[in-house]
Amino acid sequence: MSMTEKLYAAANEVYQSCGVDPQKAMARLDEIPLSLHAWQGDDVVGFEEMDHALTGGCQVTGNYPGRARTADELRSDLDAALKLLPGKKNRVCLQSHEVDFMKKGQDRDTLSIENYASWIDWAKSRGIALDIAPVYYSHPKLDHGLSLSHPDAGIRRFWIDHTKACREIGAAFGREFGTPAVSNVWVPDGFKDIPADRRAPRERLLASLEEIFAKDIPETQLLDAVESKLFGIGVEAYTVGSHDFYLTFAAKHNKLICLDTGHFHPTESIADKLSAICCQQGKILLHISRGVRWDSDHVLVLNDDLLDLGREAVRNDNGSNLFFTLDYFDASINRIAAWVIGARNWQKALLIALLEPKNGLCEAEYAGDFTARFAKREEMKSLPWGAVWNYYCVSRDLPTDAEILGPIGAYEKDVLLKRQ
Ligand code: RNT
Ligand code: ZN
Repeated sequence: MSMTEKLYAAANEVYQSCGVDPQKAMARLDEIPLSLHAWQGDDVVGFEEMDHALTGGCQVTGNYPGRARTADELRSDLDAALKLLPGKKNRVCLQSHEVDFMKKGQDRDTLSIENYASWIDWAKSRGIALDIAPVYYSHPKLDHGLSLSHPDAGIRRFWIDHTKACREIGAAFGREFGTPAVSNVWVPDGFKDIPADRRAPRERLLASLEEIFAKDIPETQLLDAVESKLFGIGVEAYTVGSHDFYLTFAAKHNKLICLDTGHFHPTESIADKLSAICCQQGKILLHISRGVRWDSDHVLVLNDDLLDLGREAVRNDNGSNLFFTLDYFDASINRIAAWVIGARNWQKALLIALLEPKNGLCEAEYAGDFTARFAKREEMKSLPWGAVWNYYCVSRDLPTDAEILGPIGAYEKDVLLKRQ
């Protein structure tokens, strides 16, 4: 017996004694889909033939070697990352500018499934499905920081057409892969300083969205999501698509509300929002990220926020109402390591939640015994979930955390460092 197996056998006994079957937890974790965000690999730059400066209030800092410069390189990097992730139903989410190619003179308003042909071949051969997000930043038509809420009808038209194009691409993905694609709208629209008129841009965003969603696309092909944000860099005073705006919109129009965990005030608990929304409204898309001071997109670490989110995700997920996409980007460390270690941290948070013992925690609360609730909650923290995680990795032919830099380092040497 290896050390991992010995430790697992002991951990299994501990969990069985508190009413939990680790095998069941691991089997369930295998089935929880995760959409891996492609943009960690290319620093949110995309592959259009135009000025690539990142605008719209997001920033990627660092110049670690090996950014993917083409869709081919990005797919190769995704292969390297996906190989190190557990889960049978993982997906990949593309930003719309991560195209295979653009036709001469083509712009985002006329994108179609053709522009993603190799992505489809690649995904099919890997047995994964694709999601999409329209891209409103890094483009001259994001004018004075506004896109779908711009006062000029021509600019709004361009972005409305881009969003409609992405919905069609998503629907085509849905048909190709036999599972609905999520298409997530996040516009950077807002102002650096105090607006004179807070209402008009929101009225315009609303009208744009209503036009965009006027065409019904079956939910078997496409799930539309809308993503709010508190503020971005250079967009500090006012965001058109605030949380209040989109939560109301999603509820009214039967859309997914996208909660990006980096898009709220730092003292707000995103975990707390899941039950509040799930008990009233359909579906939530989580953009799982880590806010650090003013940045919304740090790589996930296994901190209390992530553990809370994993727990609430497990408690509120009925298998069809919660969708998980990662959303972080770091160019200061090996990008594959960022992708993989961050993603595995989310999977660990889910596993820990799936391993939650039946130790009377909720019963104590129902009985009003908050002392017992406190004691039991703290007791759970020293359960041997690490032994289960390591065994989970080994039993799925994946490296453990201690081994993870081996394959990543080899790929860096063989592939990433050769990119100039
Ligand atoms: C930005 C939003 C959005 C982006 C992607 C790259 O703050 O979170 O989801 O991260 O469009
Ligand atoms: Zn996001």
